[in-house]
Amino acid sequence: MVKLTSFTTGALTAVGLLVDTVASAGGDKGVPTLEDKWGTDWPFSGVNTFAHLPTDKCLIHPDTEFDIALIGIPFDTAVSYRPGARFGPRAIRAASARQSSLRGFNARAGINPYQDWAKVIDCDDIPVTPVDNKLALRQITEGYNELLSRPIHYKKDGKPNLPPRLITLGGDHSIVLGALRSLHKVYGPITVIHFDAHLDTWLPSKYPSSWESDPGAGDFTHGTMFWMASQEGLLSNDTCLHAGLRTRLSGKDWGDYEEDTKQGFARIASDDIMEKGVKGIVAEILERVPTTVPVYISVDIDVIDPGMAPGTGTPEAGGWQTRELIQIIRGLESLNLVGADVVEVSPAFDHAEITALAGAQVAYELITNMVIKGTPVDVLPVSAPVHNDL
Ligand SMILES: [Mn+2]
Repeated sequence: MVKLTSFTTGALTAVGLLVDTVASAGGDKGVPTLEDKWGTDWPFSGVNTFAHLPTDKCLIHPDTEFDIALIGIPFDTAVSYRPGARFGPRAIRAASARQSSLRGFNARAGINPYQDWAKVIDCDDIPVTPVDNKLALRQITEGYNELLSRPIHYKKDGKPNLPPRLITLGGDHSIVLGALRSLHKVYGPITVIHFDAHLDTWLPSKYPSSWESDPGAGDFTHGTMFWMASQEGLLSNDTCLHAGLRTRLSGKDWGDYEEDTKQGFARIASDDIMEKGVKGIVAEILERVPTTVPVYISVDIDVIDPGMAPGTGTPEAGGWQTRELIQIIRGLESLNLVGADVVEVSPAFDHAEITALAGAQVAYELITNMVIKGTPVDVLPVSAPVHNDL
């Protein structure tokens, strides 16, 4: 049986029923209940879920309600350099062990996202094939569709039931395409705020193995998925942006940037932080992204300098500090965040969980942003719930 928290107190095994009933009755008389005695974990105890949150294999239990869920997508066969991000979700979960509802108050934000209006759970993983990327993309998309079609836990009389929000733990970056296909069906064009050292809007022809005789076969990679999303009309064409860029470009001109601009992205370079500072970066993002549009924040952990995030697939020297990234995310809490991810954590290249710890912290900050903005009933667009399309 799944670990219980304040959200679920009634799920009992047949054997446990009598004991729990007695203990609960005892609790009324001042005797500790089983929940009182055993209901909280030390950071190092318990089955490993994100932040010790309650977990369920949500994909096969349609009655499980939640407002915000972590969902792992352990997929890494679309990488162009180091593989290994399929182990990212379990590494991030392990590194989140010192987070919990008990000690979850975010002092930077002034709330505990695990003890607020939202029911936050860990929905386990979408099992994705490592041997057929076409099928994998379908599995990612259908898994995301399934979870997005679930009713939220938070209820308000007379208000429509809105879709829950998901924070994906990758996996390589290509998984975002499935999420965007799914989110687009609910919200229309999505504004992506993309934290990354790289553009990920690359034309497939810019990769070595692109063969003209087999068009489309190699298009889907962790560096082309935003190009694909753009081709499919999933992105807002005047509000998306990259932040933290320091990639080398193809050839000997600005062609990659020009292509990127065509796809609707603005660019903030990693180096910009030296002149503009964190506040300047935040201001630049908020100037471009209105608070009313549906926003997806995608965090490739390689946006952080390899000195602080070595465990990733395509490291680039000269990145932001973890502290700076956290502060920038904190500065975006006014935005209407409908989904997010932390991707490209590849634990085989990590040391002492540095990268996974950063990933877990970033996920916590993203959850905080979703909670602090308010209930979806209050903040999401009225046009949002079109579950039947999924
Ligand atoms: Mn990326």
